[in-house]
Amino acid sequence: MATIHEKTTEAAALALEVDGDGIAWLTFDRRGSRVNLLTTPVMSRLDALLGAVEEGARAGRIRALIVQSGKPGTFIAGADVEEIGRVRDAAEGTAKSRQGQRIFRRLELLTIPTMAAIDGVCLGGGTELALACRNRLASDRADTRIGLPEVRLGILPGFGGTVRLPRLLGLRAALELIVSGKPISARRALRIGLVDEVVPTTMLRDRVKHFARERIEKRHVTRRKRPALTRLLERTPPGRRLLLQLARRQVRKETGGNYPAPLAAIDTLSRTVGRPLDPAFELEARTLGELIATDVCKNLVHVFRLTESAKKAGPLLEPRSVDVVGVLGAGVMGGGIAQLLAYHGLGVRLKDVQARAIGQALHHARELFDAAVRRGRLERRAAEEAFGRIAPTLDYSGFARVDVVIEAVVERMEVKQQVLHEVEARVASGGVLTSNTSSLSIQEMQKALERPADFCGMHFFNPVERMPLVEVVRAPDTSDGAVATIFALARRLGKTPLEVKDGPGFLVNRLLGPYLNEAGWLLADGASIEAIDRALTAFGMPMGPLRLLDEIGLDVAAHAAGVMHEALGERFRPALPLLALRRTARLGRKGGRGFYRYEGGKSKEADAAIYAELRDSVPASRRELPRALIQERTVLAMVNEAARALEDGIVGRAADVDLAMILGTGFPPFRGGLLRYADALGLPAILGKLGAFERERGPRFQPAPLLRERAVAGRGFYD
Ligand code: 3H9
Repeated sequence: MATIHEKTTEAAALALEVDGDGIAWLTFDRRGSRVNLLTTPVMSRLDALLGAVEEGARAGRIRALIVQSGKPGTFIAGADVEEIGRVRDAAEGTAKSRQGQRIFRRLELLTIPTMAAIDGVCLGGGTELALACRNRLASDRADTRIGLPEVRLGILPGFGGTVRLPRLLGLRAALELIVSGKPISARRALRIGLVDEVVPTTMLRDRVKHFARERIEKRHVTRRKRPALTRLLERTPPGRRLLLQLARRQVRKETGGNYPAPLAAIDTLSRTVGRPLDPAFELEARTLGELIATDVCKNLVHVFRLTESAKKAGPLLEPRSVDVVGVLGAGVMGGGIAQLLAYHGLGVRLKDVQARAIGQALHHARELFDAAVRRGRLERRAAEEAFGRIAPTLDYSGFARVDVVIEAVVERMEVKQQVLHEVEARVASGGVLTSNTSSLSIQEMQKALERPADFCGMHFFNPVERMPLVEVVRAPDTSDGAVATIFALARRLGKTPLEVKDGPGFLVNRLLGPYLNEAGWLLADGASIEAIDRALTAFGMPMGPLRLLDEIGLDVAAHAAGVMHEALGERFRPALPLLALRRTARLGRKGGRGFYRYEGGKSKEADAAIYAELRDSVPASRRELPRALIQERTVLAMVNEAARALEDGIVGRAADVDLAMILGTGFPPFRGGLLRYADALGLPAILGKLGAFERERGPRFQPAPLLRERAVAGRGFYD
């Protein structure tokens, strides 16, 4: 092969070679990195190499172009997110987009056959590059995921993606990919016509070469997809309007209008589909410019960084190997954890003292596996096999072979100490014991153990299969080896582990405590259930605090609140309406009645009868409190507690708090995280508000020393 351009700089992530058949291979291979990126230098080099290809094509030396990656399992991960984070100005963003569009247009206009060989992740600008090729072939490996995740960064595809994708796939499929930002598998890409062929990974290179030859010899006739019914709908302007309207409605419902990018993407498509190319590219570039300069974009880039750094966190120690996990307690959490473990290929011994609890847990696990099959995530046979990996037991048989134990029995210290002590005697040395407690002291449990170094907290959130965070709780005697093993296990389960120091409520529940409690105080001030919950969903929380209490279970929440009140003092004193609630029979969703009514598992409206039951602690009638006040009281209570948790060293950095709150409570990513939001408000302003609340409402709002210090020094949580 002849190399046309020598590799010289960082941009030499890109090489062009021409083989004996006149096929040019454009290979992306960023040195020292797991992924290929379309950084500005790489784009410039691509531009130059396309010039060389044009020349070669004119001279008859180059007869086809194949775009590929030199990294197995990764095609191109798109533009550089760090560069996106640095753009502050709309004009600069628009210029970046125009530049990329121009280069990809150059690729599109080549007179020779062009094709992308996609093996592994292909995202954002990577997908847009592939779209500028005439054909796309993809490998069948599981890692091959193709998508346009730009809206997740608060922007839209800006290298021609919004223009080319609907032209290739039709409006409906394009909307789905661009607006959801979710990547799809190679098989699905084939079904919708995004790629032309899916090939076994080992054959991709040969097949794409053969494909190029066929194209050169014009042997291969392009197969046109026959228009499906939905594409007929798209042909008419009213049909297109309907699709766009439905998409807008769906986005508003899912995001509360807090994310401008998906709506801007829909608007862009509504004005460009079926219209000439040039103004379409121009509108895409201008819209990208507007979006890239927003705070939402910067906040989402910040969240990307948080999740990226979480992938590397944890002790740098080899984890112990884990094949079988013992789960103690087959309640909601234990059962959920057992299902998750089995789903991810681990063997599970699920122990409870009651056969009925085990029966219920297995029933629930079966439902979750069935749902996974229905949603196409798992083949029926694989689901059966996974379900079969859960071995129920009423005693400790089989525990000699478990590598890790996750204790999830009732939240009572003496019971936990007892079962941990029992199980420790059965597990081989080297096994790691953990507790899924949500608020009890890990250090206290350690006292019951012979090998305290092999013990830590492993705190999952409910519902286990959906919540991405696991708090790995380290007590003073916990060893790095135990933490490393639990980090690796959590990652294997698809979760993000975060190391937290032992302390009441650890991190997430400790911060939720004052937030939920303040919702109780707001009830005492006469706010309605709906007003409180709506204020917080409008803020961006996935559900309001009172609905969240219903989900957690009012008895469980009351217990955790009691533990934290005892340990953390006065500011955690439960609000009177929440105390009064304990005297009612309400349990929240699981009991059919809480702040809301539930029928057949479905949530109904708020239950007005509750006000009469709490009449000693809430006024006889509701009064309207300003939405902003409800948001400030609840959210600033969390910010203040976060400052105290940092002081106590529960976690070391503001970034840890933000990651935990986003993954553990669904704190709105568009705000960048709790403490990034606080920094944006400004600590002096927060200090002023807390001071005023303290005067009006009492010492629970007393500003944390760390917050005060930083405010006075003109620093934020992140500085
Ligand atoms: C775009 O394309 C915009 C255009 O339409 C228009 C612009 C005008 N940028 O995650 P990993 C780093 S928007 C910068 O550990 P994995 C990552 O931080 C872009 N860095 O591997 C890490 O760095 P380090 C749309 C990136 O296998 C290293 O690569 N694209 C980027 O678990 C390895 O990554 C996206 O949003 C990036 N684009 O996951 C894709 N991608 O080693 C975002 C990766 O220093 N990326 N890095 O810690 C991802 O989703 C995942 O990283 C990916 C790989 C699935 C690719």
